[in-house]
Amino acid sequence: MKRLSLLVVVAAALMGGFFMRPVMVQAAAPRPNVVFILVDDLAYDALGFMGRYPFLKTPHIDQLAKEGAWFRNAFVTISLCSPSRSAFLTGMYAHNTGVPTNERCEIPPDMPTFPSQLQKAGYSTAFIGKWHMLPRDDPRPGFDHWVSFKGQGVYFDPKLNVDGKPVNREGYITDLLTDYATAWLDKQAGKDKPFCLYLSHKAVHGPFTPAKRHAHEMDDVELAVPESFLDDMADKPRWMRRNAWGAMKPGRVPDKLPQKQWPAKRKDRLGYLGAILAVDECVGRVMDTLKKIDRLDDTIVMFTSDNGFFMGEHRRGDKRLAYEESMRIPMIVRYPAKVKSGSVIDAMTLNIDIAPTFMQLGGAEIPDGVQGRSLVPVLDGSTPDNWRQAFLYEYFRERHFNQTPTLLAVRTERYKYIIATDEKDDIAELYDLQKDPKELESVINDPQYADVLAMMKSKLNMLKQKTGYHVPDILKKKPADRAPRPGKKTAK
Ligand SMILES: [Ca+2]
Repeated sequence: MKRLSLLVVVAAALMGGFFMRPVMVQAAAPRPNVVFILVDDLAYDALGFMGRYPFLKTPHIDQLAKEGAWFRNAFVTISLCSPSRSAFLTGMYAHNTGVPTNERCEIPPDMPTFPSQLQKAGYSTAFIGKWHMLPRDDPRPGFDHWVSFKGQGVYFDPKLNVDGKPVNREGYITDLLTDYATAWLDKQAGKDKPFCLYLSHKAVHGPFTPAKRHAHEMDDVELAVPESFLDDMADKPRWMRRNAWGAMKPGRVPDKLPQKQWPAKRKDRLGYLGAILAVDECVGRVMDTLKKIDRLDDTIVMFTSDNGFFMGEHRRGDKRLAYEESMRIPMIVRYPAKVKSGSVIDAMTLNIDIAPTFMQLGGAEIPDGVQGRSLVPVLDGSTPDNWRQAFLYEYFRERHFNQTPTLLAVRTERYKYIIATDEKDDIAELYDLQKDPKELESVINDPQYADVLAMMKSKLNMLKQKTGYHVPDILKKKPADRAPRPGKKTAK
């Protein structure tokens, strides 16, 4: 494209001699290559530059933030692996993608995704890593190159599917996926076609396992106790206390929780932090490869996670809930053409914004159903007046994880309202995030917040309507009946 524009300009200049008037031809805006790096379950603050864990060194991710922008207010619309992946790919709420849960759902094969739209617009596309919609590893539409594995995959010696063929590999999954990613990037050297790489890690999801070379990096580390771990949850809904108390424990759920010893050296949490180290090395290797093939500055590199993660806050591991640790995600973008180095983007950003952003930058068509907004207007750090002031958060109760209720929440810059829609006799929650960023004290019964509560309820109704919120019918089916098993005939 660039070469073609140059030829036109040169030809026009030459012809200018004949026609006595130079013809100016506007060069088409260059289309960036896209490198999208998705980590699994990475908490927004589990990065070196965030400073929460002084012993956690992530020099390459820090460098990416230094050369690009950090999104201070990035969130998922649903904090769960498969549904959030479907939202990143399509730009739609999970209640519309066909993937409201992890359990045997997948986006329809003809549903447009940002890679499939970019492919149509002339990009070379590759998917490398965790797909995690249906326990299948075979190539999906929209990708010229495919490397994946079934479901959650494994940390060591994975069985992979490479362009439709089974391949057994020895080694650590993060390193192997990085090998495939950099090998594919190497092949893009000198090609005119723009490219889109979707690199989707298994790390740092459970079972939290660092690379062998990092296995002892966290041996001497002690984790500081998060404030909300000490919360007695007296003003939390009963279902929160029930979960913390032990969903299966017999007897009455207490009105407030007794104090509990903080496990400062909990092995799984240290393994989780250790697994981040190889992800950081991956970012370094990808950036080095882009530099080597001379495509670094015409590539938009985005680094993010499919959901946040509790590291003991509110006495939780995992995600799913509508508290900050779960719905917030890390997000960094590097693209010198539009993003100032070392900048911070304040605009409220969602996982559903990624697809329209890449579609717009790649000159691809943005399909009608897309619900996110292109981030192009906020990449320079400004927040346009008409940018979103609130968003809807959703979560649907799972059959195999049924202690967490179906949740709806609205978050504005200052407030959050959370309601568990299928816990009929329980209370909702309201937080003033400016005064209480750790969500320690719900003000839902405070008369001073009566107006705020009314405003948040009305925002919830408005956003439900605007996003077409509904509990998808697929959740009424048993997981086994939701999608055909490969190799089995589907009953009509
Ligand atoms: Ca996840």
